[in-house]
Amino acid sequence: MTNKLIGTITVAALALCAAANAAGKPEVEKAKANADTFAALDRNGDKQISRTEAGVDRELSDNFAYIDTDGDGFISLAEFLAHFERLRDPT
Ligand SMILES: [Ca+2]
Ligand SMILES: [Ca+2]
Repeated sequence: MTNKLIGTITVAALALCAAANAAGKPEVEKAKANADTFAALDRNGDKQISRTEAGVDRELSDNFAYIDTDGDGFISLAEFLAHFERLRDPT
């Protein structure tokens, strides 16, 4: 492999990394914000939101059954994040 080719590949790889960072960062921060919201709602720290805990948030309370996709009576972090994912992109 020539040095020139290696240089070209390196530049291409760096450009790809930069593009991935630019595209991925807001998503990561949004997910983190939602994870922080989840942690704030999870008053007893059992990593799920009960109906009682959801009661402090009108929207969460009203949509509880809809968000609790596996119907176990608790909203897990995955279910919570999936809910925001659906709100953002309802297709
Ligand atoms: Ca809880
Ligand atoms: Ca559930």
